[in-house]
Amino acid sequence: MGTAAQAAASTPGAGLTFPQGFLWGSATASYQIEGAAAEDGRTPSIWDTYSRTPGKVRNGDTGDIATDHYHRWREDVALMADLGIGAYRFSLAWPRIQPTGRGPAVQKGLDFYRRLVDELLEKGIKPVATLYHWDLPQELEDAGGWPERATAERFAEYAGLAADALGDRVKTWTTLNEPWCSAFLGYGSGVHAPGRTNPVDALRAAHHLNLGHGLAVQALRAALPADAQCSVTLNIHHVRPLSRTEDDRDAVRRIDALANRVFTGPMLEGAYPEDLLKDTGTLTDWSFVHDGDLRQIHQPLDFLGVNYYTPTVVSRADGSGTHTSDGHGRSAHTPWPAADEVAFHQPPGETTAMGWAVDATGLYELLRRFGTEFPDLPLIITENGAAFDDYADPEGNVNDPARIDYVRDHLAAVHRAIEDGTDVRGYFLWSLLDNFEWGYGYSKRFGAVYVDYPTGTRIPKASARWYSEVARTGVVPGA
Ligand code: IFM
Repeated sequence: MGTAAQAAASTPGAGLTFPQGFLWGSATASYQIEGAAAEDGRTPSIWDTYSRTPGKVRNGDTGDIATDHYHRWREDVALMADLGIGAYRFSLAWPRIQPTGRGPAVQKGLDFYRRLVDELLEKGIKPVATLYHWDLPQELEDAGGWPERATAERFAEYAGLAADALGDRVKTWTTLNEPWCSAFLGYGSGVHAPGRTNPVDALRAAHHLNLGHGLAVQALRAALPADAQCSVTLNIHHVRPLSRTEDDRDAVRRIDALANRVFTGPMLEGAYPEDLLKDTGTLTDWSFVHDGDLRQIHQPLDFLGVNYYTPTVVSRADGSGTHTSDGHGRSAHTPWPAADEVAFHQPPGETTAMGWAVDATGLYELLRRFGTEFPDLPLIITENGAAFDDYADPEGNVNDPARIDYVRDHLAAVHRAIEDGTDVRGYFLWSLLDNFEWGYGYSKRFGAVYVDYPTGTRIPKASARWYSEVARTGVVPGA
């Protein structure tokens, strides 16, 4: 991997040239694509339970079959190879490897990932494994889930099993994907599994996810060769004030603490932010943070994974009926503990099929912020992309010019951040395939490759062909 200081050339009219060695990838997650929910020893995760609960997921969709990747993995790797994609970020299904969340690993579960990784390596595609993309074994939720400390300990054991089995093949590891969603959507607003709605549980979950991360990094390092890379992926919220007033700037501070610094504080700096502890002090005294926890959590990382889709605009709520949706689904419960006086606003302009504002400057500003605050920590965009209402035309083609525009603009923002001195080492397009979009089921299509769900047929969209050219040349045309 190069450094951010390496030239990222921009010659007018010639497109944007990224540094040599920049990683061009695509990403997926186990529950969203695998299917085979009850095969080879896999037992239910919290998402199986949640999606089978009436009213939780649009159209009653579940991940039972999903894109059937568990059976079509070879075809999917071939697709990536045809597209010239250099790296593949996927997640391991904990309930496939260690079904009850305890005890020895299931051979067939490990074999699935071994075969997948071998095929990737054979095709020259770098495997990037995420340990946890939200599919907690249901038995661990029944024992209390992430609000309980024991779940962090179980997670570290699972990390060790995974590293022992795959560490000879996989050199790049991520502990958690978007722990904010696991904690605050899973235990706060309840729009994600397990669907609990208790603000203190959400804060407890955040701490135990942090602890699980720190313990898992140590378990990975103990099992992996010295050149392996360990990281975490955060969905950093780029929070902007609605106005320049002090009240609105304070709303930004409050949401930044609950969205971002609740994780970056302990993981990257070894402490929870004082203002977070104060803001939430009416709910909890944080006595679930034990002596020594912060030392366990604060582990050196090789890079930080950043997921970015859209900015977040906030103000101080003035009771005048301001729009309060924050783009993560409707719930009577807030995902933001102790932040009732903050209102969320839909930014103006174009949106994706998720209703999320299209704004690449948010990505640029976020990269600059993290590059400045943590100059020694390389960044990788582990997810970026957009859902649109794609369809196959009578000739069987899927034309998605809006996705090409979205990705081009966001890559231009990444390029500008690199030119300005930020150490960004790679970009993973979310997602390789259309897939199960959590509470939205199959109604939202994020893929570069269209999936015809009734038949499982894959059709690379126009954006896949466009991205293929970018990945092969390292040049973003027309930006
Ligand atoms: O599909 C999700 C993914 O699982 C996590 N990051 C955001 C994506 C789009 O909502």
